[in-house]
Amino acid sequence: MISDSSASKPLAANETIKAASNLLRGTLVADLQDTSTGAISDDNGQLTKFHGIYLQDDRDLRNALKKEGKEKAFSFMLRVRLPGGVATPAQWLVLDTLAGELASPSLRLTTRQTFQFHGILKGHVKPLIQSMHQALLDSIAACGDVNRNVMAPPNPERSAVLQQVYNDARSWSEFALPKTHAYHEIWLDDELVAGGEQEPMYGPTYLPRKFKAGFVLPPSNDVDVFSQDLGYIAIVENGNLLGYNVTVGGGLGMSHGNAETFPRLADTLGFITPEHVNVVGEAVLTTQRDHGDRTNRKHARLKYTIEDRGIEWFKAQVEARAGIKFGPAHTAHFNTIEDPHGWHECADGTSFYGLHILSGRIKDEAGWPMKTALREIAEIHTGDFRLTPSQNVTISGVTPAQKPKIEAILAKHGLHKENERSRLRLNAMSCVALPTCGLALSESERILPRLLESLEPLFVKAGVASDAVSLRVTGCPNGCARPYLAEIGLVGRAPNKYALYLGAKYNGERLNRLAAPSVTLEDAVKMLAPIIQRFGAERHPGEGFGDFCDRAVLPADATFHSIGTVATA
Ligand code: SRM
Ligand code: SF4
Repeated sequence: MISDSSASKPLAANETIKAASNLLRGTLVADLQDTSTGAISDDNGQLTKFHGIYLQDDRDLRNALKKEGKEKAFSFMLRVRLPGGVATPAQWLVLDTLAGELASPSLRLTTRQTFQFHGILKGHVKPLIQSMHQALLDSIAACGDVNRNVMAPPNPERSAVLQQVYNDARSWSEFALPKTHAYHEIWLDDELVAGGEQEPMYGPTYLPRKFKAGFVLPPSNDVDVFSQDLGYIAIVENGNLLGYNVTVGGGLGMSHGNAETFPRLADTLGFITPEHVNVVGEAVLTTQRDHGDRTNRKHARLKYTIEDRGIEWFKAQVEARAGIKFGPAHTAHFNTIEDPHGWHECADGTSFYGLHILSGRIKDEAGWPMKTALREIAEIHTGDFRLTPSQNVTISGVTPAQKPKIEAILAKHGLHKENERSRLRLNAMSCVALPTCGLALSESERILPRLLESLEPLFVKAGVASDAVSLRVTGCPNGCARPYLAEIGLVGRAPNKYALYLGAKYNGERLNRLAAPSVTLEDAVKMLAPIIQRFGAERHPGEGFGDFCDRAVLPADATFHSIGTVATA
């Protein structure tokens, strides 16, 4: 069913592609066999997203290839499905090897706790997926108009409550998987299922848009729960999980110059007990399936459905579909988004080590052999790896006997010093952007080191270097590093032009506001210098940088608003 307000408008093109795709098959098998091009058709390109795969091209090479009259340097990005970001050492080793043999060769940890490969040539996608399958990994529903990789607290303290929350997240992830057999047929050569298949929860056209869910355990808001379409805030009393406050309608993406698009924090529906996680999730998802705007993909996320129809209407829909009544939400306090770094002891006698990885990029470079070090650790590790929503990793479940061995590997490669960097750096995030992201308007990951080198001395000079401050950069307003929840957010709008946002709450409970619509990175640093200095001198006891900017720097009428039209890169 289409939302009433949009019933008279034509459907978005993707709706027709999905409807005609025979449950996400399209003509992909034939397209993959065409060796005359490194690309696939536009329609099939929309369908591969549901299988976790994107067609991209190397944008650094675009102009030169165009001049030479050659095809773009096409390759594919693949995103692994990894609920809660947990991977075994054996899986790590497989991914590491595949990156070297069939992809870029770096691995990228994402802001939703999973791995991405870049630079996979067309003929390599299938062998890569088949090898991942041997390691019990897949990329089903990692992208596309479906429930994406489900986030869960990565903190590996191994408490019973954390395990329960992780289990609930995993259960929702499995429950919300598409039922089509297309992925297995196309990539794993399983037998063709001729008809008879159904998508009982999604229907043949899946959701109007992507859908993201996250579970969080206060006081850490590491998963940025208020940015999720569907959030579960664990409520714990005397060490027991009572249930969850359910949140809906968060989302960050917007478009420059289009005031009808905006980041939005989620609303709270109320409290449920754990056995209702899936039934409530299904009710939220099917309400969005039936009422989300399928005519306009820029207005199709759940946040707009709720914004247009109101949270009370939405709650009534969910209660009716789930056959439950929400209880009053419990109080939940968040105080941080930061990953635990370094060694920590767990109640079960094991330890974990939180390792900072700038922008989640796992590669080997002079003085920074991250890929080799982590491979060596995976070769001896008997616990697991947990990817964090801040693009870091924790080496978890380390036995006392193994701890010195892992310490020695980190020390041998100089990576034990990685966690001693400024807290600005430890909290910084950037999206991938250039050269692989087709939507990037400016650099992000590649300029983060330079930006940090400019900002870090300012915090030292102001005497606040030990403060945890969140800095997030993206190459466009889609918001993949959640920049609108950063105390300092830089959002690309053209080559070396960024919108500067300030004043989010460090714990992810308040969006930031526009401080400057279009500045170069150099000008952004110049603008920030006196603000950071004032922060050191004038802040209230315990006041964070975001709160200070919100109170003392931003004009009272500085609202979160979209900014003027910009040139594309
Ligand atoms: Fe994202 C599109 C990368 C998390 C909002 N995102 C993309 C694409 C696939 C570009 C494209 O459509 O062609 C990027 C691929 C770049 C590349 O070369 O790898 C991309 N997004 C990423 C990742 C890898 C960023 C990172 O550096 O880690 C993150 C992968 C997460 C994952 O594992 O699933 C990533 N993207 C996010 C987040 C953060 C989150 O989910 O917590 C957001 C904001 C939250 C939200 O969804 O509202 C986000 N990505 C978008 C949007 C805007 C959606 C919207 O509602 O407007 C797009 C564009 C779109 O969907 O049309 C997008
Ligand atoms: Fe690409 Fe924009 Fe996402 Fe960065 S924020 S990865 S530039 S879509």
